Amino acid sequence: MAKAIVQFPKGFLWGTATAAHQVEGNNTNNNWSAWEKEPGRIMHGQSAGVACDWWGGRWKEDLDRAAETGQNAHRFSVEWSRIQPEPGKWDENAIERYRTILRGMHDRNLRPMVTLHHFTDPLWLVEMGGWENPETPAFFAKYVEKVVASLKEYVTEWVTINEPNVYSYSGYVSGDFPPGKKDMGTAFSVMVNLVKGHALAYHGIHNVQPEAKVGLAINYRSFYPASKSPLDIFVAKTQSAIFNDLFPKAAVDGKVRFLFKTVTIPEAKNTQDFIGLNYYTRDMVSFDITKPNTLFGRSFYRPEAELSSTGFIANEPDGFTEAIKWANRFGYPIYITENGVEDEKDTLRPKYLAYHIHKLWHMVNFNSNIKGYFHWSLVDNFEWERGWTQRFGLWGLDTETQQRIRRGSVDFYAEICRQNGLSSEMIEKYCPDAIQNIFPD
Ligand code: IFM
Repeated sequence: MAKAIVQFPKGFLWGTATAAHQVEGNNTNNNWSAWEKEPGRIMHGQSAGVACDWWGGRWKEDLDRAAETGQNAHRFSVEWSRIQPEPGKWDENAIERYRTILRGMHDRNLRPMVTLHHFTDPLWLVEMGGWENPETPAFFAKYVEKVVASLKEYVTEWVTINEPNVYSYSGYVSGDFPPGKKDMGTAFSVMVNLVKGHALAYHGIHNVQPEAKVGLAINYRSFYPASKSPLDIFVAKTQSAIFNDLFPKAAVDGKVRFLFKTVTIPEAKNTQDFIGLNYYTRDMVSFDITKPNTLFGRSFYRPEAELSSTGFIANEPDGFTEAIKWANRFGYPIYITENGVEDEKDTLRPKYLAYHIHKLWHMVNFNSNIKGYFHWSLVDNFEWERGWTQRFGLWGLDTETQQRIRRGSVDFYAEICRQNGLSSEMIEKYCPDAIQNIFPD
């Protein structure tokens, strides 16, 4: 077998991504902490609890692990309810804590990317109607300006809102996220307010820090028609237009398009400096008259697809190529802000990683302007309505003892990061059954 290596451009960022509520622990003042107390909301009645105890200081050991295994970047989020526990009140101690964490990243040569909103809202905001309230975009922009003014010394890349598409779908259509509503009309108002919030934040950040680079992180789902039937094709296209396109397109031309409605938000025009792309999987979609909430689409995974531990993710690397081609059409630099798989036993992850990194390399060489890749995630963390049932970490976590468990993928990803590439030797070592597909004879 000939030895081969595919190489990434010099300066490529290799990191992992985390989010405040999922790793910090002891967040008690946001919508998720309240939601977790409601019976039946989270699998097995679980809650974030102390999570990975980052607020208690364990960010240090986890970031040591990241740095010692060749990573040069980390994406994390700051928690609005800590920074602004009440309207008009700023917690300078919390801000100082984030400064310390950011200094810790720089000390470890990890370039930070900071997300300003990752699914959680302060309780005071929820009491005022959350993102249904037309005043919320302005509240968000105030918080963002405060954060950016306080942390800009350490950060250039900012993600305003993580997965606004998932936030609005899960909170207002499927009802799996707080506030658990199932109402398309409300979902649409929330989407409009999220676009406004992003736009105001974008301008606010650039006022405070002109050199900042600002984007959204979109969860791109590949909706693939299950057959050649025009109905399947139509439904897959419609789902993609709303789930994938709505937010980044609104940030290009200021128009929020939802089925037959269009709302114009002039200040949202040209409010992206990069595209943040979160990619996990591809759905087969077929028309189903009984499913109005998913725009008459029924989704399933290809029967022959390899599935993650709980069946949540299918290993579909071609969908990643599609996602990057889609992102590239916007003409901005791209960061892969999340990609990964839940796999407690680490049986699928090495293969998932190899295939996805290979597709990434392919797209870099087809002139996609991709700046970096953040694997989700560094260490197992709280998976929202799925609680602790899904394990996305390179490192496992024993939630009782806070012990970290080194999975085999740690070493695989470390080799990728250190070599800034993917080689046939690595694949032979970590997932030999992928070799013929990735480096055929
Ligand atoms: O854990 C989440 C993250 O918060 C947002 N993107 C998807 C991940 C995996 O479910």
